[in-house]
Amino acid sequence: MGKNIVEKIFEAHRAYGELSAGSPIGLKVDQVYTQDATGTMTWLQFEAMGLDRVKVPLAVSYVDHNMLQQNFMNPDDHIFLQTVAAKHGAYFSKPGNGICHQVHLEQFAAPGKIALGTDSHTPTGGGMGMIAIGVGGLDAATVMGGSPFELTMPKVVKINLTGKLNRPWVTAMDVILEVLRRLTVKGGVGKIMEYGGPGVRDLNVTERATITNMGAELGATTSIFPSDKRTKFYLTAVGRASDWVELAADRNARYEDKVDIDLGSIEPMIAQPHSPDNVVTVKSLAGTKVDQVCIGSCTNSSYQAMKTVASLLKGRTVAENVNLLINPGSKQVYEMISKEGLTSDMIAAGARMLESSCGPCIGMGGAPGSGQVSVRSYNRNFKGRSGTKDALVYLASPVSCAVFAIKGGMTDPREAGIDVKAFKEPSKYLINRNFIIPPKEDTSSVRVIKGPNIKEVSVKEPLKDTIAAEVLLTLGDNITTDDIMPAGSKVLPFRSNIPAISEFVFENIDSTFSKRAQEAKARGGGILIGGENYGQGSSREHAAIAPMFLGVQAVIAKSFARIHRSNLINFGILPLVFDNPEDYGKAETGDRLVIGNLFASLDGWQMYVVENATKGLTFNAKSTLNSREKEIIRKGGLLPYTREHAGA
Ligand code: MIC
Ligand code: SF4
Repeated sequence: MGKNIVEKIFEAHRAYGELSAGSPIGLKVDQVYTQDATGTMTWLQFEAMGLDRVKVPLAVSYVDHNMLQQNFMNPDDHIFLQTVAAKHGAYFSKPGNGICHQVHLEQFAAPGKIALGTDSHTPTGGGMGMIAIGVGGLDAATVMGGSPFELTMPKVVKINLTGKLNRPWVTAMDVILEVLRRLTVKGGVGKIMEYGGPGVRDLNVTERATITNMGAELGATTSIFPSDKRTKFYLTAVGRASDWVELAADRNARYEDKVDIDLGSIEPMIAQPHSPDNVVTVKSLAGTKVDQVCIGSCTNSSYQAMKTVASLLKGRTVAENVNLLINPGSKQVYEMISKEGLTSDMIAAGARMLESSCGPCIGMGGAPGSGQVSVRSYNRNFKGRSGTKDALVYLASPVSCAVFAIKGGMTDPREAGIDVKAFKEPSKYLINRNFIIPPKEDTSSVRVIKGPNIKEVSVKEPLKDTIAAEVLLTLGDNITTDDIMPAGSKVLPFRSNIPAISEFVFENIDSTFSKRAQEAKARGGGILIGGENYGQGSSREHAAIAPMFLGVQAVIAKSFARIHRSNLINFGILPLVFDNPEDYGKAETGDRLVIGNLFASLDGWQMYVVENATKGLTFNAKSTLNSREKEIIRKGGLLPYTREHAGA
């Protein structure tokens, strides 16, 4: 039987387990990278393991999220991340070097390899033909400590591409928006999307990376493209031809499912507030007013994206009613467009140039005004994520964004009466690695510097046989980690300080949550009730650590998003699923729930009787933990589990 690309890479990296969908599999990992907002915890956890040096072939510590330096906190984190990387043999990418995913694609991603990143958009590397998976910080730390990475073998779905994009008006962003329209934010849960078919040849590596990047919004474990001549061309252009290997699915490869997409039939698309799958054609929204446009982020920051935007803006002026912000994703791209005078074209048109960082995408500045419409070439438009609760955020391609900025409102770019030259992929990129500090052999003189805001990692107690706790909040479907643990310039600096960040849990949904949870902690703690796809979105483990710190013992939901489920387990919070989803209404905020016989249930069928003591009724909930996960839950989380297994 022929193999698909995922099977080929997994087989070459298999440490244990079977490659059959649904069973646990351990993989040897080639590369691990962290970013600053999740990285401080990751590296503190790595330090807690007591190892001298990372045990993976390549580790990189990036700084790209927490870039506003309003006080000592973010810069203190940066110096910690620099010194801790130096101490333990990791590369360090300095602030200003760019967004981790864009820089990693340019500098390190290689076909056939496996990479983990402490950020949900790590699948960007899939555009290069690598398996790149977003994980929580503690998972990354244990892999850097030498453990294989364990995951439940996902189903592999083929996305079969035919035809060619109608360039320049239709872009890779429109392709992934169309995929999201069809499959929704839960369409990829438990799956890897493997792209194939003759249409693949039409897309270059950075276009493929846009698609795999935003594949995260499908809830997919990752997405991957083959490695072919176009991959070789890009790798040669970025000075890494020797990293190229060919990678293709066998002709008779098997897939669990197939989705057909004709690139030629795709139109300019746009995601409406407040979900990346709320997608319609741009045409259908023509005439909608626009107040702010943001171009960049890890989704659309390639040289191609920036050059196209610059040519659209050249000789024109941003409309009177629009603010245009541009954050090129990497220093490499920024340097190239500046050298070629393209930055001048942007500035002349009225663009506000930001540094190479996440910026407005995570509410680190650039928030829209009250009730304003912001159109962004980014990947997430969850309510409040921009920093403004009542802003209306849309997601569209950089081309559509630039056209909207000029026209002052939404217009189908094909009908805007603007002309732009066809893009030719550069055969040589500007190579300047001066902001990537390589690891040193002798690290004995390195002193790790920790500012006063960097606090030790909290650890939960081992599981008890009974959870008797209060329902703190009942939530609907598709609750995001931004809902659970908001980001933005006010909260992000506390990523290294769990007691402080815990005060913001669910702040945008219920500002009394943190106080109520703390009170309930003394009475046995709290339970959260969720709908489908609970915890979708980012990889931030703070959405588990902070609730754990506040005494949350279990989450009972209809279903969970992959990374968040792992993060809950890693911090000892029991993820339970309603046996009958219709029982969802049987537990309301304020009810007291008792879940007894936990050890017997864990060891048996993993079915739990939940008694609602307030309402005098019961219902069943189940867990789907594998043997390692059961052990982690018993110990109170992955850190105590790892310590015990290391004999510490
Ligand atoms: C995001 O896009 O939501 C983030 C901020 O990059 C997160 C990581 C984080 O919360 O630090 C992600 O995508 O995982
Ligand atoms: Fe940064 Fe936004 Fe990409 Fe997250 S999605 S890594 S915040 S640019």
